[in-house]
Amino acid sequence: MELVQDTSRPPLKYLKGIPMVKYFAEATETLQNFQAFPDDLLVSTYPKSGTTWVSEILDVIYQGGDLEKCRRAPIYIRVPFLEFKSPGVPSGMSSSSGKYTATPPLLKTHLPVSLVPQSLLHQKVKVIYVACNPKDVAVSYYNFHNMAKVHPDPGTWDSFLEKFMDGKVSYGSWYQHVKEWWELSRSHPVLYLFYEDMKENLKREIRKILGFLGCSLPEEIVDLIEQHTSFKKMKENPMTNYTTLPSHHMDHSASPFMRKGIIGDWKNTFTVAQNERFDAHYAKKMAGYDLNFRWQV
Ligand code: PPS
Repeated sequence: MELVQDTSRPPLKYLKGIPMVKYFAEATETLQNFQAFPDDLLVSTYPKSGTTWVSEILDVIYQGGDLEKCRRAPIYIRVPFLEFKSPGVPSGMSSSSGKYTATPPLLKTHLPVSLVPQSLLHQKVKVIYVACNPKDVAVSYYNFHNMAKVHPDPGTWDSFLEKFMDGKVSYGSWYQHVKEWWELSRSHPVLYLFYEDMKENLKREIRKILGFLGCSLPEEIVDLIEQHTSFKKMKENPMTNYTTLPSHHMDHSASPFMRKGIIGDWKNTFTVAQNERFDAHYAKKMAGYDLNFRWQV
């Protein structure tokens, strides 16, 4: 009888004190020799904060609004995920020099600043950081754990929320992540965006991105980007909805990757007691920071 090794849901592995999906931690260790170039562009987020959305917006910008070109490959190939590694799926780095990557390259990471390959910082690579309020992130991350088999089993929502608040989920503390990248934006070219602002007025945020990139596009293309990257369009699009990955990696029957795409969904999951506890914890952790998150738009 053939022995099949069960590679799904291994326990988290710690790297410089940060818990990570075991395979991602292993890949991060090998990234220290990663050579970045000044024209690269890095999309950075804490997980479940709008990475895929801003990645698709950027690829359309890079392709000058040619939507046919944006259908050339799934988003995780067009915008390689630096530290991605999982059994049976090509690693992020194997796509990063491929023919489907934008030119100059767009890259994605969820790494906290302390684990980012040094070359990206030394080369002053431009970063687009997207942050989202932690209540919606926690709910999205919980549902994602149920479908993405590289993560440990999330257990009950209540126990997952405790782990999230303690920073004992992959990529560690949401608080530390959003603060570190905020602080980096004082000395490094980081455009710090908020998911809530994108939901509120996407065209305004697209114009901010264009300004940061130092490029301009006709208003019709900005309209086109807004339409093409609506939640509905991206949910239907196999090049953005992650359905092209094998089901042993992402099980969309447990929860779709493109799940709800709204602000305030946390209200359907948090109990009153969980919400009160979270608010008190949030107030302590964010005290003294000029970073403001909105819980609804
Ligand atoms: S990941 O796995 O960390 O890269 O996920 P990420 O892309 O950062 O976040 C996934 C959540 O973003 C929502 N999403 C969108 N919302 C609005 N509009 C668009 N176009 C869009 N694209 C992705 C996606 O639905 C996930 O949120 P939830 O709350 O789970 O629906």
